[in-house]
Amino acid sequence: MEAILRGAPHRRRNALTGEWLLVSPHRAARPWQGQVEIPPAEYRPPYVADCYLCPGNPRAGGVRNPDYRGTYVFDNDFPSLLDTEGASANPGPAGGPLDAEPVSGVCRVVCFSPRHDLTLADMPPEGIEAIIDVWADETATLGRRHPWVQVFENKGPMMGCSNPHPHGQIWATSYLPKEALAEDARQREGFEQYGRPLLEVYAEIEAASGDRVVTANDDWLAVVPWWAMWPYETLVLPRFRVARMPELAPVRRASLARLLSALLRGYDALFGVSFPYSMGWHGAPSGDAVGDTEPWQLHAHFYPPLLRSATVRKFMVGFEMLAEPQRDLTPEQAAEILRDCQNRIHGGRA
Ligand code: H2U
Ligand code: ZN
Repeated sequence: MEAILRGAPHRRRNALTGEWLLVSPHRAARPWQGQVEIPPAEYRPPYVADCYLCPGNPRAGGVRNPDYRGTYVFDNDFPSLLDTEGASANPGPAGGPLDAEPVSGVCRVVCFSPRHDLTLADMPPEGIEAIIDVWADETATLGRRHPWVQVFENKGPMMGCSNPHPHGQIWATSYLPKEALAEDARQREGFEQYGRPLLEVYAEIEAASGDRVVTANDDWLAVVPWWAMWPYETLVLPRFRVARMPELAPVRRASLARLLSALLRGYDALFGVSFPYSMGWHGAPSGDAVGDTEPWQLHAHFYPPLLRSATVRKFMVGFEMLAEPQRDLTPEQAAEILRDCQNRIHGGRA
């Protein structure tokens, strides 16, 4: 099996979702004729008069942002979900080929900093800690009325982010979305099987092997997961039990901020560019209807699209769309490359 994992086509199973992935390590040596140049970093001013996220500026719809100095959270002016009652008296799906169900929810926007020119990777860990506090507080508040609170960041135009001002979003929904449902089911199965959280078992395996570890400290681990779909995908895991972000003690928030800072600076070093990604947090669902939280471990996914350079991305097309995801570079190779970036910037420990 060892030799197959390194050099021959095989499939790996995503323990969190149950989905399979095709890995084709033998293809990594094929010739590449695409683009490779690195575009020069563009200058960005710290304040932009027509940015709708900069302090003091007007937003669409006429509200003016306060002159905020740290983080700033507001209700999305173009929310994808509406905070209607009614969906709580949800009649449920009707069944049949034209199935549908009513939903409700809340969409928030989180400005990470008043500075238009920064990214999380440019901020000191204390700045990231303040953002973790906001994520935790919003998760607690929105979780009182919603079973799922999705904290996420889309970074870079390649990911469809409309504004470089550092920001993320939070969507709270009246239902468990598909990823949440899959992770909930797999973690409950895992708890039955191991008598403890699946991701606790997994984090121990990764820490012991080290093959897929990108960076770590005493509290947290960043790995290219065994089942990574995207070339440089990572999973951030706690090395202690915690089901949801609001339950994180201040010291764990501080160590998480250090780990995220290291991970993101390493990402930026990989192709010499402010690294695009979608990232987000998954924690135990909230509310009465969702069962106990014991099987759950809080974790974050980073899904970066880049494959080979600042401009060459991985496309999820063809076989990926019609059959199942596929990758050439193995998760172990990707982890080694990302570890090298970590070593170059700070000697590896977060
Ligand atoms: P993204 O660039 O990550 O998509 O996020 C920007 C969000 O900000 C987007 O969801 C919202 C958009 O609806 N927005 C406002 O709430 N107010 C505005 O004035 C412009 C954009
Ligand atoms: Zn701005």
